[in-house]
Amino acid sequence: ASAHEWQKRSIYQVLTDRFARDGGDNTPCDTGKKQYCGGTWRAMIDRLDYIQGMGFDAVWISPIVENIEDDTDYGQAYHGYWTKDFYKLNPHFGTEKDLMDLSKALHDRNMFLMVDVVVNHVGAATDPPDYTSYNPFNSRSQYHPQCWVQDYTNQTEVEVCWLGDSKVSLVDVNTEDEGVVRELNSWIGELVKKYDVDGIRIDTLKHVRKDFWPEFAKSAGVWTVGEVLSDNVTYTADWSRVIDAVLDYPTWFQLTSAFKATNGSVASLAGVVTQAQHTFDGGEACTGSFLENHDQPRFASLTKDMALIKNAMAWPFINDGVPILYYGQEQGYEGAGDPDNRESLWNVNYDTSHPLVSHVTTLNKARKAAIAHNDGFVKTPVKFIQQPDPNAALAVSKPPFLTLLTNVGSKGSTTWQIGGTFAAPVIGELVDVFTCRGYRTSEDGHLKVESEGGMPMVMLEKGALDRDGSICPE
Ligand code: ABC
Ligand code: CA
Repeated sequence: ASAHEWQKRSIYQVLTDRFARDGGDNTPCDTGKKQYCGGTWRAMIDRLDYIQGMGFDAVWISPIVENIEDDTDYGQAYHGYWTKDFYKLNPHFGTEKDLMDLSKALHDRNMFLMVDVVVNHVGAATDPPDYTSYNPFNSRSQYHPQCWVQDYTNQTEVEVCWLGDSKVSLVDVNTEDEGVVRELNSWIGELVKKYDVDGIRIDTLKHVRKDFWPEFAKSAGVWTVGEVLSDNVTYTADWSRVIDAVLDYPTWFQLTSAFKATNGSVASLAGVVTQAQHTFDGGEACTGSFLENHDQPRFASLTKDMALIKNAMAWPFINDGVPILYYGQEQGYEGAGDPDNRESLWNVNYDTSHPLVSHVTTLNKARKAAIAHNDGFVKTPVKFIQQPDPNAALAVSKPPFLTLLTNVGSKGSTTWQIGGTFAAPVIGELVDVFTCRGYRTSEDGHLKVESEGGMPMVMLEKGALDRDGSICPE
């Protein structure tokens, strides 16, 4: 599927090994061991109701190819980023038939499949690696000579040296070699076709020269979103021009720091978002917007304040990019960095009564209603309405949304002011999708909202409430 088809979607990210396993055993997996926990594609098929029930219409799964089997100092390759054979599937997750069935099960529900792919490196547990053990790149000349990426400000080093260390090295593929390039392009085209993949997430995008990517993306023929781990908008935006999209890390840095404590600043979030709007390529679905992923501490490991959590979680759904939610956030999972943020989901038995499950369900519904109401919704950049207290209160307009966020926390109170000296985006009646309370602006677009308890408000113009009445039934 194209960027155009993805821009209205909402993505649920899973680590296959940790999402669902066969049989009824719900014993929690010990993440600290860094071993395979038993999740499979087949078991995922049986849990699609859970994902779709929250309103997601796309699933991003962790890398699918065969990995090295070693039990290393960093554990096993349960995450899938230590490739051994590009042309075989990881047998821990299932067979070709299982993956095809997952793809079909998603499509039967009108959901998209996104697969995580790695071309920058293969994984090695020995130093030096046994080059002959890889497929198809089984000779030393198909890799860059060993050197470690140390200085991330040196772009050449970032591209040609190796990630990892001598315990587990990420052996850097020679993406300057013409034969290697041809092989990778044909590999991705085949993979997408074989499993009817709708989009790919590209690992370590910034570790391969920019001019490698356009041809690779073209060979994939579907929406491409790349991982560029950086807090720098300009640097990240340069990578957004070589494929369809990048994960919006620059905004993530400000989003977490704005809401992780009551002394954070929402003004810096507004600042980076405004800068990103002018710097990214601006095409359809040119960013993926997220609060959590498998590499960063979960948000609930930074704060336990439910008001702050609900504000931060709302952001990706009212923002310009394609929203992505990392599995487990909806269950209040609190794991800190890798490997603690990779908890098994079966522990909680896919319980839909968790308050954060309702929170994301409402957010997905509201976004869908906004899209249905305003054809231009995804193309209309968010606008910030200046607030009396710019560090604590954020008013965001993206019609038919007016979103009011705050980082005062559950013990605080907030006042938002719209209109007057501040530009008014909407005039008339608005409904907060969380409380279903109605608000009315004055004739000239003034609105003053005061709230206790620090909760976010996602307001929809009354006329934009979904027609089937599932948001705020009367
Ligand atoms: C394993 C163990 C860990 C252990 C580690 C050494 O080895 O599990 O416990 O600490 C996979 C697995 C990991 C595994 C690694 C390495 O492989 O998931 O569990 O860690 O074997 C992607 C994926 C990620 C994946 C890989 C490798 C790449 O999302 O899951 O990891 O295929 C770099 C890469 C980035 C990569 C990330 C892990 O490493 O660029 O693509 N992620 C700076 C650099 C970044 C760098 C980051 C590393 O440090 O600029 O490029 O990311 O921490 C900001 C700056 C940033 C800065 C951050 C920290 O601060 O703006 O630039 O990032 O202010
Ligand atoms: Ca490289």
